[in-house]
Amino acid sequence: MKKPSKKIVVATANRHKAAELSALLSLPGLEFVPLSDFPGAGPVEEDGRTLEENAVKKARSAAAATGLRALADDTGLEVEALGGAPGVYSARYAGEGCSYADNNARLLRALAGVPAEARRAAFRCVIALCSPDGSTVTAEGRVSGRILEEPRGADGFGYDPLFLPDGSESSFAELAAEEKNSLSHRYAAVRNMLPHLEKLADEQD
Ligand code: ITT
Repeated sequence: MKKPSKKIVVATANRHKAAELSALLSLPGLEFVPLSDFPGAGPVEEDGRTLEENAVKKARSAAAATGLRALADDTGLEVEALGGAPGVYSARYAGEGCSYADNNARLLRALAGVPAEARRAAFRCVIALCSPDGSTVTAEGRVSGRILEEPRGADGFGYDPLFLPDGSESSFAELAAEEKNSLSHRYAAVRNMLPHLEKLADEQD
C-alpha cells in the first residue's frame, strides 16, 4: 500500500520566496504546504546574528505552531566592498518597513563610484528543517556575482535587478523564473538539503 505523504510546512511570509521554493521542492512521499494554511502561526522576529540562526528560528517557530515539520530559508546579499553588508540585514537595509526599491537605491548609493571589478557580491541562502521535537538540520547555498550600476529586468524580487551572477549576461531579474531557479543560491541550498528530505521521505513515522 502507498505510504501517506508527510507534510512539511514551508515557513516564509515572502510570496516570491514561497513561489521559488514550491517550484524547487518536489519529492515523492513529501507534501509541502504553505504557512498561510495555518493562520495561527504568527510572524517571527528575525533578530539572529547569522542567516543560520534566523532560518532555524523561523523553522522552529513554525514547527511548534503547526505540530508539523517545517522548512525555512534565510537569505542575505553579501557585498565584498561593504564588508559583507547588507548580509543578515538584507530585508531591512534601508530601514524598517522599506521596499525592495528602497534597498536597491541604498545599495547603489553605498557603491557609488566603485568600479565594476570591485563590485563582487554573493547571495547566501541557509535552509533549516525542524521537527516539532526540536531536531534540526541546515543546508547552505551560495552564488557569486557582482552588483550592477543600475537595475536591470522586471522579474524576480528583492536585489535581483542589481545582481549579475557569474557566467551570465543577464541579471537575476532578467532571467525567467525557471532559469533563476536552475542556478540560484536557493536552488543550491535545496539541493544540499535533498539528502535529508529523501531520508525523511523513506523513514517510517
Ligand atoms: P521570510 O523571512 O518570511 O522568509 P523575508 O523577505 O524576510 O521573508 P529574508 O529575511 O530571508 O526573507 O530575506 C532577506 C531579503 O533578502 C529579502 O527581503 C529580499 O530583499 C532579499 N532576498 C532574499 N532572497 C532573494 C533572492 O532570491 N533574490 C533577491 N533578493 C532576495
